[in-house]
Amino acid sequence: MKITGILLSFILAVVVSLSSLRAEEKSVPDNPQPFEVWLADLKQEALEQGISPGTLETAFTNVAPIPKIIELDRRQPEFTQTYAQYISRRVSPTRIAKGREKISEFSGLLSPVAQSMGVQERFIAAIWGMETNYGSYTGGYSVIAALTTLAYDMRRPTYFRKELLRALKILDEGHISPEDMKGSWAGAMGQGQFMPSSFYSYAYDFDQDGRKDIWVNESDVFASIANYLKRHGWREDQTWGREVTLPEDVDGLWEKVQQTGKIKSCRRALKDHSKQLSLDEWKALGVKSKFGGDLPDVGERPFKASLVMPAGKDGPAYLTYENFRSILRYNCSNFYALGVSLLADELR
Ligand SMILES: [Ca+2]
Repeated sequence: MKITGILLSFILAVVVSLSSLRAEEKSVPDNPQPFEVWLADLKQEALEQGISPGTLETAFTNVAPIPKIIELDRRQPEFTQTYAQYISRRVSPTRIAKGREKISEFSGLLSPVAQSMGVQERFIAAIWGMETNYGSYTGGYSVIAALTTLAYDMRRPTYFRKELLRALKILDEGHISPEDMKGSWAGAMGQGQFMPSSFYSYAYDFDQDGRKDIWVNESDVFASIANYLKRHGWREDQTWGREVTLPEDVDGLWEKVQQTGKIKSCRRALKDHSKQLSLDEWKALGVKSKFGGDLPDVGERPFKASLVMPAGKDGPAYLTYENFRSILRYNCSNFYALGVSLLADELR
């Protein structure tokens, strides 16, 4: 068939109108099943898991899919931030100053938590600062409504349905009331931004009042963050790592230390790390401290460190210790974990 100019403009018109239709529809959840039918089925599954009818009744009062959440979930990041931009925004002088204030304001709670959980105060505070600006921004969405929206939508229904059922269980156990169960649009809850399943595994009732309150009760907030790190291998006698100076031939060094084995978890971040070597091995390869001195002696408990250069070979270089990997379990991103680490150093 010969495509004439008229036909071509007709095709163009159809394409344009289809794509504007799609743009209008992008805030509507993608699910052929009517919401009420879907919700009845979800409630049935919750009942079967032992969640009480009363909890379900209160939890789902006035809950309907939120178009804004679908829109946020569909939105592609407009541009990728560079490492320098990320750090200057996330570890800003304001955030450092506020962190120092918060540490002194909450020292009566932070230091007993740090001691009993075995995680240094500055790391607990740094995660608190990175996640919610020290509890000042925890996200204003109803967790049940947010998770309902995302579980009903067909993009990642299995994951969010499981999280929603966990959230209902948390309500059922009375840790928090439905109106106070606030979180991010993606369902991360409270001052440490725990997903409901993480709450289940790591939230900690430090003041022993029977409720794990990661929304309002700071001692529970701090202990839950600390418990998360501890359960992912945190070592209290270590820091996160350090900035280092590399020998001149960076390419030559990288060739020697490239990873060869299979990466088991958090591949997105760990694929950019070198092999894990001891500090003595790094010394032998000519790696120095940030200001050109020798790397420290490791003491009685040797450990491994991997090299990461988040801005490429011309940017800063960091040797990251085992604790860095615990931070990556909180959020699998080198930028994030370096943000926490550098903020923690400023809060020392
Ligand atoms: Ca408590």
